[in-house]
Amino acid sequence: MEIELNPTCERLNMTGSKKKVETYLKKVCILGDPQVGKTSLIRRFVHREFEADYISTIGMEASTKTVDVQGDRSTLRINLVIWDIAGQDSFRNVHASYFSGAEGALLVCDRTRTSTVESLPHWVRRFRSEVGPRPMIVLLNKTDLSMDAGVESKVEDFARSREFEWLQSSALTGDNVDEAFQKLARKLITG
Ligand SMILES: Nc1nc2c(ncn2[C@@H]2O[C@H](COP(=O)(O)OP(=O)(O)O)[C@@H](O)[C@H]2O)c(=O)[nH]1
Ligand SMILES: [Mg+2]
Repeated sequence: MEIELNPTCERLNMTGSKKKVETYLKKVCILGDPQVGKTSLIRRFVHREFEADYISTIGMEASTKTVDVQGDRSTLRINLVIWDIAGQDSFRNVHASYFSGAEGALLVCDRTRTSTVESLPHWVRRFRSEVGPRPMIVLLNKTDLSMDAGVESKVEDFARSREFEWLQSSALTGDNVDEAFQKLARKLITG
């Protein structure tokens, strides 16, 4: 499959080998209500671990991880800079600098709490008011726990209405965690 490059991509370097490697640096945000599992998803993806008693994030924190996306003639190496926000913050009081320069986002909600799905539109509005339209992937997290009635159809309706892809994930088991970041990384490059 041929990958069409988004013309706004900044190419940092290119090394010549059998298959070219093109490297990109991309900031992404992880959005969603407190306690949905944002910090846990990042820890699982970046550090391959889950800690049940992980303390709420204080302030903002960035982690980095490299994701390779394979095209026909080249490997696109994407250095994701993943920003995390304070656990207690709502979309109302997250500082603008958290969003600044972000090229995409994971929107996270919690399958045990329908209210976390209902606030996704607010997160989208806030994010877009800072950085404009950008690729987003929706994650309905905590697949290892039992689901609130009606949660799944709510997420599905929301995702369909915005034309967002959505996945169910678990930071505890690792289910779909790599897939979510991989999908987002691919969207950052291919649009
Ligand atoms: N069972 C289960 N618990 C999770 C999962 N993801 C996060 N948690 C727990 O949910 C709570 C909130 O997680 P945290 O990552 O701090 O959420 P954040 O406020 O969105 O950053 C913590 O007790 C986590 O251990 C998951 O996929 N499954
Ligand atoms: Mg957190």
